[in-house]
Amino acid sequence: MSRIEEVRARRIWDSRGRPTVEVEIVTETGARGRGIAPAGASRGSREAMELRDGGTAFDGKDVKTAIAGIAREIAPALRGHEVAEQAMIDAMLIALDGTPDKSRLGGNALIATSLAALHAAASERGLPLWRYVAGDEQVTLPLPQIQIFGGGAHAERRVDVQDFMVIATSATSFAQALEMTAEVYRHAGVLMRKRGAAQGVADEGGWWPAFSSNEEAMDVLVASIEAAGFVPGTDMGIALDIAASEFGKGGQYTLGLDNVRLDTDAMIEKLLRWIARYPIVSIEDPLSEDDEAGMIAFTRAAGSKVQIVGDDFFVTRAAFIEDAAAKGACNAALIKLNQAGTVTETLAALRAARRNGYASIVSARSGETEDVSIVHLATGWNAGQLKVGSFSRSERMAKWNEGVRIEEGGAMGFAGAAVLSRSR
Ligand code: 2PG
Ligand code: MG
Repeated sequence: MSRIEEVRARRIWDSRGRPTVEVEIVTETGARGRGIAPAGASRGSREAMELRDGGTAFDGKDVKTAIAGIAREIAPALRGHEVAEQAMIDAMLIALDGTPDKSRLGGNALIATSLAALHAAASERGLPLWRYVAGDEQVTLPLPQIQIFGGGAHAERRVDVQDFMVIATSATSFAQALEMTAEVYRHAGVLMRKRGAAQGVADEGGWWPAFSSNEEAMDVLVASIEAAGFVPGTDMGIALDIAASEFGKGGQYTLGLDNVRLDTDAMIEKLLRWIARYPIVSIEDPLSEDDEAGMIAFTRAAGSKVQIVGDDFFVTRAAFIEDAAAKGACNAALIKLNQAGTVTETLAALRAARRNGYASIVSARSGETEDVSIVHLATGWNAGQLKVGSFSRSERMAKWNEGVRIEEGGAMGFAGAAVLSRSR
């Protein structure tokens, strides 16, 4: 194995045209690895903090301080250390930062560095990242959740629900899941044009949601599945990310589109009506991050029928997943590298999910880049599911396409719809 010789950080630009941190690590044998920090728009309040410069330039989102911190503190600390010692590298990063929320050096600086080390270690071994992290384990390609309409914080709150997605439940390979979704995405565009509602795409590439209710979006989604020649509920299921922390707090939910204010019980009633009416197989953040009682009640009511995913609710923290499992909240965890802040903590969260019989979905952020690491990690860690955004814009397509390359040759299996019931 080989020691870290150089850690270099630079500012690059994400899919929303905002600054972000890229780190490149070079080992003494010349192996290289690169990591890029993604950025969320609907963020859980307990996520690792991004370090942003503030001020007026780039709306305060510049990352010069984060990059200076890498050059000043992280690079000298990591130089000379064994690149394959990921857990030790991440422990050093956490200790160097010294804050519980990674706010001093920045979660963005830490995750870019952590990922760069992982890539350099894989490259040192001459292995693709998925194979390097899988070790000798038998792993499968993940089942994709793919956005068709993007709402919430990704579309100026045009509709309340953030992600209207599909899951190709009858697909028997990753490539086939993409093929099926490509047709649904295309037909959704045709239907939007016919209704005079075609207004481009939202932040993750899903069609801009020019609807007058959340239900209308789901009606058009079902119609798109049918127009593509598939049977809703058999071939294709609906997955929603309600992202309820964006419009709910303290047990009160304000749905702008429906022009109503609901308490937790009424919000749960509404979701249960949606589950009864539409072929929904997965619901993420159905209640807000501070509504633990609501999450438990909803899981009790719907957990045997649908996958209930914690995103803002878990912020990729093993301890929060363990705690929720003891109480019976959710039955699946979204796994986001930059919520945790290091690769090791991300893996710990995924293992906590698995230990408790929870399904896991490795996820991109709404602010992304050409970086395709999450596809390798979802595969190599055998997560079962992958959420990347929609089926347009190259920061999304680069990831779906990487899955096609990993699957090529067909030696590996595909997780398929069975993973949806892992937790039920
Ligand atoms: C989410 C993600 C991706 P963001 O809420 O799951 O859709 O959004 O990155 O803005 O938090
Ligand atoms: Mg979410």
